[in-house]
Amino acid sequence: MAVSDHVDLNAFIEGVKKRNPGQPEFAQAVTEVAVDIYDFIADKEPYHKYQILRRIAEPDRVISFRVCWEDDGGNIRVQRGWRVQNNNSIGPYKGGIRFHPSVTESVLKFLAFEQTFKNALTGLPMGGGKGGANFNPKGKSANEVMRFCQSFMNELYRHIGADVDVPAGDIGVGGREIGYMFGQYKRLTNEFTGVLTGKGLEFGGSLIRTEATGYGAVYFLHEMLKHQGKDLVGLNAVISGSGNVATHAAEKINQLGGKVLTLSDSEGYIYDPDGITQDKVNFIKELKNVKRGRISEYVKEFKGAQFHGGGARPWSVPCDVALPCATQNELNEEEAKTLVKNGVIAVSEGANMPTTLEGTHVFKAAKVIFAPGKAANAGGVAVSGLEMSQNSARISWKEEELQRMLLDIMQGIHSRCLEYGSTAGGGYVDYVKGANIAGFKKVADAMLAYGVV
Ligand code: NDP
Ligand code: 2IT
Repeated sequence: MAVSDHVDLNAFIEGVKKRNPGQPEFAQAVTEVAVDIYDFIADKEPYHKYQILRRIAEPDRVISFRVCWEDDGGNIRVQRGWRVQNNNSIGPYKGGIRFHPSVTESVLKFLAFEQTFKNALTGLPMGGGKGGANFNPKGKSANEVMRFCQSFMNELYRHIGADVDVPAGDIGVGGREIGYMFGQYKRLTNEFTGVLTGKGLEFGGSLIRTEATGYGAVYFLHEMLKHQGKDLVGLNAVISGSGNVATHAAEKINQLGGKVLTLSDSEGYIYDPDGITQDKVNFIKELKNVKRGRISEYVKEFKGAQFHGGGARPWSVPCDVALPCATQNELNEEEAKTLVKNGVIAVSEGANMPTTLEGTHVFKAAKVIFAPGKAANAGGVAVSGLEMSQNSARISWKEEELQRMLLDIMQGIHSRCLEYGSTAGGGYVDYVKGANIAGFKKVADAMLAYGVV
């Protein structure tokens, strides 16, 4: 086929939208990747001939199932659960589980698609998957959460396995939920294997898995700044979210000499002009993980801080670096313009696809250093990969070794992004393009080796 006969980019994107009606998040994620890949494969016939991008953008399978559970009032509740197994060309499917009322098939397909590239970027042998349910853990008792997790696993267990598909946590799924799900898997199968990651340290979990995503996002930010001859000392950071990723990003910013001004949840954000220092981060971890409280409670404890409610987001607070660490599409075009106007120099996405397509264009046009989630937040799944290795070998590595491996992996991802995202003459680095192409190439070359399957 002559290059001119290839389906053009617009037709490809229109095709994705047509085949996936009502799935805007999935179409958004595929569009963002396709723009860069089309450029890269323009003169590479095998990728066209074997329809590689078209195949990566069609999940291997989407499993959906009913999840029934009984609430504390004795009422029967019905939720929908999914596992999207996007691509296992370079390793078992791997990716988190999200419990949030906004979960749909579109959201999980976008996440599984992104995960495929992210996992390839880590350099570890992991394919891409994602799962979840439209269950709202907020306000539920621990027993209700346990019953939900058990019921969810009653179906999921038949689709996963240490060499098949290895889920982990994501929004609404932390150590507690992984414990309940692992316990139910073990009960159903009578097997103790590394079928989930993010487990407790007593039953096969890895040191620093909890911290890894937030730490990794800051390591990546630091690498980008270093590449420009800068560091984090004395820089002001605005962070959204107050969960696993946000609190550990805040912790690492503090450790590297920066100052954290904000954190948020879906109700609003806190602004602390004195900085959200380590003792304050510890307070928030306890508030969120043990007391299951809200970020607004911070200002009762720390009087110098303000709470901005009504679902307000923190992007109007002037800063040097911004880390969106809550959820998808939480930073739009207008907010990106505000950040640029206020002098932001770098953005590192702790969350998955938190910046809208239009927002990323604003950052790129203003030459703001911008790390996409699939590169910046890969530290979490990378340490999950290390947890899988430890489980297979039935050993536990020491914290210093794991810290070193995490830093090494984040630096490796940075180098891979530079390889494909640098512009001639050493100017602005397009990390989005770099991550997309480096991630794609590894998966694509494995797929070529397999022929048409
Ligand atoms: P958590 O459940 O620990 O925290 C989520 C945080 O984001 C909470 O503060 C939550 O506020 C806020 N949030 C969630 N949904 C919304 C929403 N629709 N609008 C506003 N705020 C919202 O999740 P994580 O920290 O684990 O995940 C955060 C992001 O990082 C997600 O995009 C996830 O996919 C990504 N990620 C997570 C990894 C991990 O290892 N955990 C790895 C890589 C990426 P509230 O409590 O009000 O809902
Ligand atoms: O988005 C992600 O990378 C995660 N939620 C972590 C996945 C994992 O398998 O550790």
